[in-house]
Amino acid sequence: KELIHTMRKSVNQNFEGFEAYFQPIVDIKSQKLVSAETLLRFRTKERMVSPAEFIPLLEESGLIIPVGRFVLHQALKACGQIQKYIPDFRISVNVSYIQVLKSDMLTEILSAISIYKIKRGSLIIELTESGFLECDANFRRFCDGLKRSEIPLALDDFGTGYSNFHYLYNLSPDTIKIDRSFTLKALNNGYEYNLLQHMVEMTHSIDLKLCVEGIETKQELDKISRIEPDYIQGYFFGRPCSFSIFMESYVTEE
Ligand code: G
Ligand code: G
Ligand code: MN
Ligand code: NA
Repeated sequence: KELIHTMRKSVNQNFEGFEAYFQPIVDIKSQKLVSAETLLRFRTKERMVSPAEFIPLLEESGLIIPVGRFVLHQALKACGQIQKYIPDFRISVNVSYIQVLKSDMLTEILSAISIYKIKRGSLIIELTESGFLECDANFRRFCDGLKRSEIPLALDDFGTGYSNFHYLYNLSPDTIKIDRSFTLKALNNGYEYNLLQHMVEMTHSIDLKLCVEGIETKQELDKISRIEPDYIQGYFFGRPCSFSIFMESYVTEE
């Protein structure tokens, strides 16, 4: 609980210690960079804290509201910069159920988009696994609002406990992201590999895109490429990194 105190102080000191990192997402056909996932980092004077540790604390303390706004603004600002080099570039931002429940996320998103003057379709909202409830009225309103505003929705962590078929027809996302744990299974077992292949066919038949997460080697890329998903995210193309490293490594060097 000391960490909550540290983070609260940080929020009041202009988010010192928080930083938005970016991980490249590549189109499998063109092998080109098309987007990035924004991933929050927090560093205290002593150490780098893992998101698995601090995200739940941000959520239970309510600090996820101001910090989530910080992330959204950093992400849109970065997107605007990158679009000077890659005009169709898109940025994805993780949003948890708590953020939707405790604040007017849609209004916040629309106002942030207008500040940075990017197209609405340039922002992708990734719904993370932390226990969203499709039956909640606020949550439905949020997802419907995104649709009406033409802001794409990605269903994160597909293939894990919370994120399943049920959400696919209730939330009608634009993209599903296959969790790394499922990718690992597909790389190692014929059954899961077949299942993934059929998931690709199924998503394409209903006009969705599929992103496979967690590809670390060329060998893994080749194997997954054969089932023709749309996008790949993983250490093979790049780890999450700061904005300046991202620009140097993937954008201005192109
Ligand atoms: O890098 P990795 O360890 O960054 O991220 C772990 C998890 O933390 C992600 O899967 C995601 O669910 C969560 N996460 C990372 N950044 C954010 C963020 O900005 N907002 C929310 N709500 N979750 C995030
Ligand atoms: O939001 P989500 O749970 O999808 O967050 C992605 C998480 O997966 C982040 O913590 C990110 O650092 C991690 N990640 C992304 N690509 C890879 C990869 O190729 N290997 C491993 N081990 N982790 C990855
Ligand atoms: Mn994600
Ligand atoms: Na995931």
